Amino acid sequence: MALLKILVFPDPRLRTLAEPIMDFDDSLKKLSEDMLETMYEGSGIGLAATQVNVHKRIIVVDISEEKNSPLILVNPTLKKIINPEKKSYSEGCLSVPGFYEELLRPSSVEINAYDVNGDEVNIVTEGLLSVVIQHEMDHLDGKMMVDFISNIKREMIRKKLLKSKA
Ligand code: GNR
Ligand code: NI
Repeated sequence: MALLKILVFPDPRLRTLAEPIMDFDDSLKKLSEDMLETMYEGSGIGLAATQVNVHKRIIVVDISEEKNSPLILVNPTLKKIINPEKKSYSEGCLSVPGFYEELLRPSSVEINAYDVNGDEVNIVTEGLLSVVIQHEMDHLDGKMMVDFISNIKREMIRKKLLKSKA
């Protein structure tokens, strides 16, 4: 296992469109394990490969209190909006450290994806899991939570994060 470096906004590499995964091989399993380790180390509940500068379509999520229920989704796609009613959640992002924003998203969605072995999975989600999966899928398309807030707030965050850069 290995800790990966997390890119921080406004790093332009966070805007890369991730490529579909074709090979369900050992390197994919290693990447998913390294991503989980990196997510847990950062006290995150989700992580997209984009955030660790790997531009492939894989996300990891664990919303459990005990941090013992990892979910690995490869090539995830939105299959259906089950409930389009928008719900507000205070979202954080490991690539926007220290900032939280209330965002609106469809409250329930069905996701199609593959596990690390290449077996197809379909998940109907609601609540926090639905929010986090939608947040992670945005990363794979180079989209971030700061894109949903006002220009003035985004600019303030951009300046603060550039200043705090080591
Ligand atoms: O750790 C995280 N918490 C979180 C809280 C509310 C909505 C989304 C998230 S995802 C975030 C980790 C992260 O940056 N994933 O990309
Ligand atoms: Ni994020």
